[in-house]
Amino acid sequence: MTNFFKGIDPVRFAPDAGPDTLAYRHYDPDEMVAGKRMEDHLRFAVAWWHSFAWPGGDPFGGQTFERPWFGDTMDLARLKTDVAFEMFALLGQPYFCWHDADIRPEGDSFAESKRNFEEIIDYIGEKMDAQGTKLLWGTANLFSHRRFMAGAATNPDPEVFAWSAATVKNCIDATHRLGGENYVLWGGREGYETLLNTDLARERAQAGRFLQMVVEYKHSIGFKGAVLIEPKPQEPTKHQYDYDVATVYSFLKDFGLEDEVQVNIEQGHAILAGHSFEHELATAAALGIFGSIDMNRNDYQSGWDTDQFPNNVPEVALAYYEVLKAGGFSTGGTNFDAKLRRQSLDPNDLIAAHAGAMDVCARGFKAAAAMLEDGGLEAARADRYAGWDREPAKTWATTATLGEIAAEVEKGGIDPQPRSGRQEILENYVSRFV
Ligand code: 3MF
Ligand code: MG
Repeated sequence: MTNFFKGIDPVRFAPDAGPDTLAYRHYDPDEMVAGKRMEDHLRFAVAWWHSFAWPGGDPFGGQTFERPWFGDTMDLARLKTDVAFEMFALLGQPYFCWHDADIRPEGDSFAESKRNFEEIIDYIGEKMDAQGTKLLWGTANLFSHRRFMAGAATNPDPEVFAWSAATVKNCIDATHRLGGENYVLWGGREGYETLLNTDLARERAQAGRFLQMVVEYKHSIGFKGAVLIEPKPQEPTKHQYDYDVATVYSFLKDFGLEDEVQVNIEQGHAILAGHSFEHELATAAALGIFGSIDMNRNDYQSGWDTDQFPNNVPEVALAYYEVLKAGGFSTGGTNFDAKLRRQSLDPNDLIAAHAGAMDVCARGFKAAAAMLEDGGLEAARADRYAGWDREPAKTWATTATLGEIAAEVEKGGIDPQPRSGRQEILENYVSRFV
């Protein structure tokens, strides 16, 4: 036991707890909602990078957090692991996620980094066995070290491509070894700053080739988890190739990977792309590539990725409504890709942030499930499109030619009558649930 969370009690479901008690007031893991335990629906995960690796810096100032495990030694990496698992025990969330760089110190060579990584993976594996916390996904950090400043798979230097391939191979191996349920690729620097020095077509082809190798490798080792791409439009690079769900889908189609790769959709990235979270979720579901979510919240004014913990129940409800409509998670889950504000220095801030976020998600999720069960939105939608379920529209949607449709219109009897979209009525309906 470390003493980092000394004096903090495990967070339990206690809807009647007093206002000063940190408790789940909406998240009861065992509550049955839409035929399943809430824990099994929501599949919460803690993100190692924000909670244990991020020092609290911003562009104007460095570290604000003083954590006893900050530093580059293996002993400190083990201490960080101990504290992480102590936090998992306090929260009781079932999953966590890591990048290689979050959990191990960088070595002086590829071989040394790999040794460090594998040693910590073994240590994490022991903790997982003892405690029962599971790995939602693993991923490689191919964006922080300066070698990746011009990209990883899309780098103009083939040696960076090779280094990245070797890194991803080791991270997939480790994810597989720990029984991880997904492997995520976020193209942090897979984009460009200026076309003046960039061969866009070549870089896109490199990214496609890279992903094909990842999928091939996953099958070769028998990894049954999903491979997920995480779209983001910009930041850190000016133009990122995985802009949004639709862009990723066209990329997957181009490289024959649309049945092999799904998406991990992040709330904040959707906002940066000028979409809503639910738009991105609905698009992924429509295209058959919905996988998992990074749950957080962006500041709507700032224009960058603030990675705040979610606190807006109506927004979360609309997002989970799309998740439920898509059939819910299979290998995916709700990863809190969210960090404290840099003034939130106390160990208890970490616990409160996650517990509050889990409660907001639970409350939004229950509202979404109730809305879907009530069926008001689906009935209104079905009614709005009902014309398409009848002839002659069924033929128009399938076999008719433009000329045949024109002939029918010219014959007379087709006289479109505008109908209300009833948006405010539907918004009032949603308000009854959230
Ligand atoms: C950046 C992100 C990333 C990804 C992570 C895994 C550092 O905006 O969201 O977090 O979630 O790299 O794909
Ligand atoms: Mg993310």
